[in-house]
Amino acid sequence: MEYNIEAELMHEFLNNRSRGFAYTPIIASGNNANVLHYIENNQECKAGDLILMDVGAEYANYSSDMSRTIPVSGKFTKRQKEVYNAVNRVKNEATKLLVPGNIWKEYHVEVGKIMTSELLGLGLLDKADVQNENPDWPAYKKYFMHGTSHHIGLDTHDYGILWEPMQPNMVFTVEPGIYIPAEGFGIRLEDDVVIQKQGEPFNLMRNIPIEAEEIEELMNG
Ligand SMILES: [Mn+2]
Repeated sequence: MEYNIEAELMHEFLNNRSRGFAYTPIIASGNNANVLHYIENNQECKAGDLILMDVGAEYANYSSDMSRTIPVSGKFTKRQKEVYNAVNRVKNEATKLLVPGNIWKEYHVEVGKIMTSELLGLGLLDKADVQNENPDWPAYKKYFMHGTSHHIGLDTHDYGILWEPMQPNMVFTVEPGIYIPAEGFGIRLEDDVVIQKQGEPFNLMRNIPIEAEEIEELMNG
C-alpha cells in the first residue's frame, strides 16, 4: 500500500534525527501520480505501475523537497523508461541554467523549450501543436503543468524575490515532470541544488539514486 511506503520513510527520517516530513508526502502509484497534490496515499501499488514519491525530511529546522519515481515491479517498461529518461534529461539541463544572474521567469521559458523538444521526441506533441501554441499556455503544459523550480530553506516553498537575478548560495528545487493520464503514469524527478559562484549548481541530493538503471539494480539486488 502507498501508506506502507510513507511509514517506512517516516521511520527512517525519525531514526536519523529528522522531525519528520517537511510537508505532507505524496506517494502516488499509477494514475494517482497525475493528480498533482495527491496526498491520500491509500491505494495499492500494482505490478507494472510506477510510484511517484514526493517526500522531504525536515532537519535542523530546514526543509528538503525531493521526488523520485520508481517501478513497482523493480523494472521500467520500455515506454516508462523512455519518458523517465526524458524527464531526467530535462532536469539535468534545467539544473545547468541555475546560475548567478539568471531570472526565474526567463529560466522557466528556457526549460519549457527543453521540455517541448523532449515531448516531440516522445511523440506526445507534434510540430503543429507547437506551431499553433498559445504563448500564454504553451503546448508542453498539457504534460508539464507546474513550475520547475522554487526557493527552498526554512520552508519547503520558501520566500524569494523572483524578479531579482539568481545569486550564489540560493537554494532551489529542480523538478520537471511528465504526466500522461492516458498511459496510466506520471513521472517527476526533483533534487535541491545550491547556486555556485561559478559553474553548475551543487546538488544536495547527488547521493540519492536517480538513474533508471541504478534504481533497477537497487530494486533487484
Ligand atoms: Mn518542490
